[in-house]
Amino acid sequence: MIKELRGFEILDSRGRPTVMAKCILSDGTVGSASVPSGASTGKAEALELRDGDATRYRGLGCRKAVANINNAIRGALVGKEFDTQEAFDNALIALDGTVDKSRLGANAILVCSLAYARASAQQEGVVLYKYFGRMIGNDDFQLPRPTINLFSGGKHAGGQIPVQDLLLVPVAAKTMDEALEQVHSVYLSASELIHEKYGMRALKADEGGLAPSFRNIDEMFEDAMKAIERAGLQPGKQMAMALDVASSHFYKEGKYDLGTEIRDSLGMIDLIRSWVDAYPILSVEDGLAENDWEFWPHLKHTLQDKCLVLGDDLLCTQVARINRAVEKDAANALLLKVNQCGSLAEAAAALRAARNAGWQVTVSARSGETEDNWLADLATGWDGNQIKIGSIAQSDRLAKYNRMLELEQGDELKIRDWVYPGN
Ligand code: 2PG
Ligand code: MG
Repeated sequence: MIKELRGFEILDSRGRPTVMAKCILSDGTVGSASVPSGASTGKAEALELRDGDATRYRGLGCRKAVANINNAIRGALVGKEFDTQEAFDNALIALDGTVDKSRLGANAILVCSLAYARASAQQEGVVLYKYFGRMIGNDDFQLPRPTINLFSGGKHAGGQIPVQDLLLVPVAAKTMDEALEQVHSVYLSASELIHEKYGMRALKADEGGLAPSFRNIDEMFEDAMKAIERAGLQPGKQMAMALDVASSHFYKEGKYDLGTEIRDSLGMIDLIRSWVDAYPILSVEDGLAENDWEFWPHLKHTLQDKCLVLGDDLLCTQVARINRAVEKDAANALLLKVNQCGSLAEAAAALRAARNAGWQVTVSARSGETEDNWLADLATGWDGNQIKIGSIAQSDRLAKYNRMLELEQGDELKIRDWVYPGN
């Protein structure tokens, strides 16, 4: 039974307010959690409730969301007993009653969902990843393979280039420990290279990625290749790449504005294919914009022999959008972010929809994170093929990597292999 539920306003990795919640069960078990926040948000995401008071944190305060936890949610749930995580989440969803969670706020709802999950797992004496695994009927646990941010642009780095993230994929590493060590080595090589080439210190973007002033996108790829080689690794064989093009955020009036040129959808697909042919890219996220549905099937067919065609803004971790993409044959992988839909139960349904279609799943953090590490347990419990946390920098990112190192060494979990298309 729920004895107490409390919300707090805390700050995320960008120094912006976010929400923390504490859930206390009748036997005194306590679970707490905090929620992240995106910058390059999809239009279909559930609503993150912000105060809108321009005199405080430029309108980004979360006091309204906190008040909703302490009043409406607390009032409705304290004293109630729930048999499952889904039953708890469904009570919150019903209490909110809107399609986009705009009454109580997706941040207020999700943080309660997570705090309840922690408290319940604790009460049952189950490790959090196993508790999450049970939600989807999984009891065979492996660590997802990390895709780790090296270079950033777009909304995460002041837009010096339009592409948002170039990530490293340590494809050959046999352990999480080895994967992180290899990526760290490339990250240091890239920092040195940037210093020599651009005469700049290693300034970091929102997720800890390096953000030099590349003159164009090709330069970013070339620098990544050099950094991999300089670290003594073979591009493609040992260290591959993934991209988050995040193209919704430079899509204007039906065209892709790359700064140096403007392309239509087919032109954008050609450009991405040329990158995939020239560099060892294994996954392309949001290659087209979230509402460019017509051309996504063409994007998928153009890339699928070589890489994952991953939908982030396109799908927003929502069953209806995933089903639409399956029907249109528009993607072959889901980027799963629980705060895009606003509850664990709905995210689990999105995961099922993607798995039923035979898709791979990358479980992802947001660009604004906290030191909370539940994402590592979620990605492991939900059998994510990959996890995307950000760079190998900043404690908001390392809290999750460290949790995976703990699971590798403590629970002896193995890292998942990269599954190439056609495997
Ligand atoms: C993304 C995420 C994480 P944001 O686009 O995939 O990198 O960014 O949280 O800003 O939406
Ligand atoms: Mg994205």
